[in-house]
Amino acid sequence: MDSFTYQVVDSSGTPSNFATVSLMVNAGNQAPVCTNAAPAVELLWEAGGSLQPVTLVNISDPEGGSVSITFTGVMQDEPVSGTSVGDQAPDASGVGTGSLSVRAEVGVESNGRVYSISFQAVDALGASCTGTVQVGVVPLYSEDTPFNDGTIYDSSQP
Ligand SMILES: [Ca+2]
Ligand SMILES: [Ca+2]
Repeated sequence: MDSFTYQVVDSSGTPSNFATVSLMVNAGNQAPVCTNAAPAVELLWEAGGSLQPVTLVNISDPEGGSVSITFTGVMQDEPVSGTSVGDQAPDASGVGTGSLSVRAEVGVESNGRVYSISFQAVDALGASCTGTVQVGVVPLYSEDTPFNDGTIYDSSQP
């Protein structure tokens, strides 16, 4: 918000009262902020390989507008297939959409699986930010935080 005060003088030299005008300077639309993004649920328990929905929190728009999220990719630190009897694939569903699920599955020798989930957030005027969050899967009978061995496998591949 900015303002200025002015006075006009008519042709006979009589000044008017002072008047103040306020105006909103439009600084342009600012992009959403992805830096604090986090998964609503950071740890999953191994659950028979079921697909579990991923939602994100703490993505905001400076103008308070709505933000739409697209999940752009998921990588994981265990191979997508063959890590156990009954290993299912792919391990992520919904890449390229706003509705993502990852598989609550770990390998037989797993020290916990880590999914690295990339997304883009876009506001109503098309400004965007991108980010990556991690979701872990804890093996049954373990209380350890999943160890990230390097998320090099594309979860959306069979
Ligand atoms: Ca799998
Ligand atoms: Ca791991």
